[in-house]
Amino acid sequence: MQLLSLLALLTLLVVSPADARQPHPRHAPRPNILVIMSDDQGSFDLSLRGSGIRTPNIDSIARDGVELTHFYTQPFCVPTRAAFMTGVSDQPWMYRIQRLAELLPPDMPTLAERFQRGGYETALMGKWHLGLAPESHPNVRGFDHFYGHLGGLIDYFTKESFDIVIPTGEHDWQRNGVQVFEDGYATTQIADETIALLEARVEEGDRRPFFYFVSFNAPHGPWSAPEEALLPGCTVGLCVYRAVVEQMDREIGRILAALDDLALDGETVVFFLIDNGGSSFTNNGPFRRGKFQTLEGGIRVPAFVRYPRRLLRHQVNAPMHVQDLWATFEAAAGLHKESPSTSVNRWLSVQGYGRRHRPPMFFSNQRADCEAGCFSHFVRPFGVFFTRSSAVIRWPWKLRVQETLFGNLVVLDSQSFELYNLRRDPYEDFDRAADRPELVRRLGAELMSWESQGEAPRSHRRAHPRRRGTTRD
Ligand SMILES: [Ca+2]
Repeated sequence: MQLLSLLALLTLLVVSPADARQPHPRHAPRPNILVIMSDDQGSFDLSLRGSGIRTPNIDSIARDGVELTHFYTQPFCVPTRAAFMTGVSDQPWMYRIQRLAELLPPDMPTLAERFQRGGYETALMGKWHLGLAPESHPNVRGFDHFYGHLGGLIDYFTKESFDIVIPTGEHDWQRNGVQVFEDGYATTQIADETIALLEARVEEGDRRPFFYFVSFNAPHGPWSAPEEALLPGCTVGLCVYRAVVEQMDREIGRILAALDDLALDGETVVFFLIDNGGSSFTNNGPFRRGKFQTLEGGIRVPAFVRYPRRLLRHQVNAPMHVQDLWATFEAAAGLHKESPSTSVNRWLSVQGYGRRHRPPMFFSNQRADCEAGCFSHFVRPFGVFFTRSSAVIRWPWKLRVQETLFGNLVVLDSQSFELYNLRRDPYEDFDRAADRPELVRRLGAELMSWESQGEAPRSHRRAHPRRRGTTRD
């Protein structure tokens, strides 16, 4: 009897779905997760979007998998990466780029910590940009391995920093907290490190699944490329940007080939995205504006996911935000949900099933409650292009609010509201605000609430209930 009880107990432990009890299940291998993020690339700088820039390897992820046609990020680096790592996007610290040392509060759990706790080997190769303080270091915030740079931008060859909060010229390239001075081109080195980790896993027989974040600084400025990647006579400008993108695509091809060579491709979810709308030299196609803007050119980006034999090739047009990746990856991996309620599981949608509804998504380039040291205080002298703006998308409607400037001075109480129906008008040509004052008022209240209090928990998300006929086009 005692033996039977013991067997029953053992059986319970073995089949328990709780990953916390069984961090390395041998009988139900979890998929690997490989996230590849491109930095400031134009959303139409892909050959599959008709660009002359050659990106056959990035294209192959879409060609062999799923293209998420309505994928959204925040309009610049830090809040997008913060939303990816934390599953929320409503924290004022995410928009304080001049206070980089204060970022990523220690009490805020991260996606990397979640996968580490779930039995995954975790690694970040490339750009972090979520804090310089020791308590914000990637190795402290969930990554077993870190190779790359902490700040926002570096010289691709020398690894000198150009970040506004790091003294110009300071070396910013390290492996697990130790500065490294290796010759090479950052994009290639990021790929080399990723491939070396993959090969080491196989060689050592490591049976844990992995969560790798390959965070290229390419094609963010200042632009430079290896000699062999440049067209003859190309020294500066658009041709260099083109070479930076094409070199990154080659390195992505090497990583995908390594997955294939090591027989890991069939058990690996590969997710590619761009962190925000394109900046200088870039092409965002018909979408208006780009980086730093809450118009579609700044926040709607290409995103592709490949999972051979599990995901059939198709397009998904359900809205999805970068903060949803935490809950979505948990679901893909079969981990129980620990993600914050603001991170919405879209795995069913990615697979082509499930409801297409998503609670409203919020965007900002600087929150209204931001004090000195915030983003627009820094960029305001550069002119009207960088005015503070925020937006909410309650599909298919988008309300955007923007400050009005007179020179460099904010005209008080002069916010302008724009309303677009993204289903009928994805390029935001027709402002419907004058036709729909009640909808403007209601979405405006939601947006103001988000800016002052943050995103409502999902259980309260119907605080502004949809009224029949008012949000339909
Ligand atoms: Ca960026």
